[in-house]
Amino acid sequence: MKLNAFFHKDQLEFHPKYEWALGNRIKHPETTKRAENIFRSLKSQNWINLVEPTSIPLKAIRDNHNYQLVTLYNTAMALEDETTFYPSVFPQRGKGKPDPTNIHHAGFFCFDSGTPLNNKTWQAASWSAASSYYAAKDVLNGSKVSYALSRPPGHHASRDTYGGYCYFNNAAIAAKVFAKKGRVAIVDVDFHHGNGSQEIFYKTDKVFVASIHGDPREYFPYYMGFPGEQGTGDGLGHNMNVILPTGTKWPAYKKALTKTVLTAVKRYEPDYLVISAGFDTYKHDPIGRFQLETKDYTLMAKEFAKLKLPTVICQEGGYFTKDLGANVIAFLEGFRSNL
Ligand code: OKP
Ligand code: ZN
Repeated sequence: MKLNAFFHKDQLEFHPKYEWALGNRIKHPETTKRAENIFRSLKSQNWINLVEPTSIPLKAIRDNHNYQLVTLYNTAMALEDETTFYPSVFPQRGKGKPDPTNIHHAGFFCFDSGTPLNNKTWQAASWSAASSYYAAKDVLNGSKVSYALSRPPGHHASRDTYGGYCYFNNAAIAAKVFAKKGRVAIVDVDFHHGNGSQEIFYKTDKVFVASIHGDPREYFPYYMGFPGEQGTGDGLGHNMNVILPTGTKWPAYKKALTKTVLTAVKRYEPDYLVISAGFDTYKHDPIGRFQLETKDYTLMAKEFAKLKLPTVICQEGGYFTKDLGANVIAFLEGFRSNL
């Protein structure tokens, strides 16, 4: 069985330059090298079929994001080449009137200082969204599992905000495609809490969202991802956050994944699964602080495959570029060989 992997070359057109880390200007971790490394690894496997998506219908973006956010990225398209916009003013919610046609208002829509805008952001982010949209379509067309090389990543982006290197919520876009046909679970195994995915589905029982991550009191996004956040209204009981300690290795991770998260997923009885697959849980990751190894991703994927659900595997973080492709392949191989 071939596994389709979705990726568009224009996802490589966007180059974030730097971000601030405790007062130091550092090279931006979310580089095109990440996607290139994964792409090369995918290409080396004869059981993987690389597919270039066609463009995403605007409606599929708008199902998840408001028009102001879309407008802001379009405003950024008018920036000069080589000009990158980092918001320096972050108005508090409810103060002032946002104008997304004014790039200086970007801070209304942004929640951190490490997620730049330039004239290529729209292009890369919408092709990244297209990759995950068509991966979901591919699953509806009969593939048991499909992979989206969605870069830039998405799980921190909410309906009306960007941040954490994320512009459009690729996993949410795939989940919304599935939600038209049945019940959906999103499981986020990136090192960071998927605050955007949580927010988008917080009030609904149509999508169950679970995330396993480092302690938000210590790690990005800092203000969300606590176990008490369980959903609201119809969504109450349909959101789950699991915090694991710094240095967590596979045995403890596996326990949290299977005993807590996947048990809850089974209880929810979903028809479809979206995995927000971040590999910044890797032992060498420069940002994440867990201790997973390449072979652990095969074991992790095997646990997901046991659910026997039509699945989209959506790329999120992972910043140790050299081993990123190998980790992705380990995961995909673990999923495929346990179908
Ligand atoms: C995005 B994803 C480290 C600063 C970290 C933001 C991290 C965003 C992670 N010097 N800044 O979830 O992988
Ligand atoms: Zn992450």
